[in-house]
Amino acid sequence: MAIEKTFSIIKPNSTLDNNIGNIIAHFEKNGLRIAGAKFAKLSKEKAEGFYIEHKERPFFGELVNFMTSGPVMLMVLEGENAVMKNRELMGATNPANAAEGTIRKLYAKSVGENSVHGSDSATAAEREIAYFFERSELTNRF
Ligand code: FUP
Repeated sequence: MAIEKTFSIIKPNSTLDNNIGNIIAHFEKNGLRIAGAKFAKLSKEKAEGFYIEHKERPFFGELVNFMTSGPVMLMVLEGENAVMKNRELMGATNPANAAEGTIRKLYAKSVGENSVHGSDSATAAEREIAYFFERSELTNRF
């Protein structure tokens, strides 16, 4: 398996609940390392651009409002098979369906306030990393 980079966001419900460290510990304990990180409050424009593929969905406005409601932790995670590993650690989009021990099962409030974002493919990871980070802001951890 190859070492990959993926993109992760610790969402506003998790920063509000002071779970940043718990979520990062979950990644670190499971073999992912932080290769880049920024703590930021997203503008409406930045959040809309990030979720552009959901623009026509009925929850788009609510999603953008939530993602701009408080600070977020933007991270590039690196590790073996990092894209799929991160998705496994996150759990299902709706915490009601998330497996025991996953981040969303542990920390999410609802399908909207679901604690973390993670790229769902290598192509998405590349786009999402480039949307928030300059190459010079990233390191290799392996
Ligand atoms: P995921 O890849 O698991 O983050 O899920 P999606 O790409 O399907 O959805 C992106 C975000 O849209 C979710 F994290 C939360 C929001 N969403 C809703 O608010 N309601 C829904 O029914 C589906 C998604």
